[in-house]
Amino acid sequence: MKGAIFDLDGVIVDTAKYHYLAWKELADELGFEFKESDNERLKGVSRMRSLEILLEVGGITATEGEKIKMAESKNQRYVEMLENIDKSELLEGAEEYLKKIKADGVLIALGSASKNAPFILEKLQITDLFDVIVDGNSVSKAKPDPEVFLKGVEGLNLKPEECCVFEDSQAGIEAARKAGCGVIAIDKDGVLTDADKYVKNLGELL
Ligand code: B16
Ligand code: MG
Repeated sequence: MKGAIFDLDGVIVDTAKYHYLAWKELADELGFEFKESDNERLKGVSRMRSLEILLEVGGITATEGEKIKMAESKNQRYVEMLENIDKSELLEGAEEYLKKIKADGVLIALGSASKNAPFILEKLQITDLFDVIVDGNSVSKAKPDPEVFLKGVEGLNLKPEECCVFEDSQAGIEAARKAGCGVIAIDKDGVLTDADKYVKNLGELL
């Protein structure tokens, strides 16, 4: 492994719980119940696709303009919640593992669907550990499209087969496979398939 490409939500930090709270507030305003089990479908998915799934759950149709406003209002709430996060939100072993492989000379990239990724890395004080950041602002095609990981590989100036992707979503694993990278699944519930190795958290790799 010359390069390591990390997904953010579910691998380094559990932002899914804040996404859920912010989406739930929107569902409450729209007058339907959005359950935690429904939220599973939003993991690793882009913001607009998440909104479409949420509206599908509520049986609501909306115009493009309404959808943009809803997504903006959810993001505003989500960012307000993130204001208070710090290092204590890092998942088990994440920072230690990043530091260990960096010391071993492995190049590190972020490969996340989130447009808020740079802000989250700053809050967690781990921006400096990344050589390359590929996030929702720099990709046009969502996972399972391999674009996010191919850009990571390119940014690190390596070949796909020299890189390993760390992912917690099935769509992300599929994207990494299509990119030609190795894949380690962060699979705390034992539900993922098609990876080279499965761990509950990055700490298990130390
Ligand atoms: P934002 P990841 C993803 O992060 C989340 O898992 C997903 O739930 C979210 O909709 C997506 O980022 C977009 O996030 O609204 O902040 O741009 O797992 O790809 O790191
Ligand atoms: Mg994820």
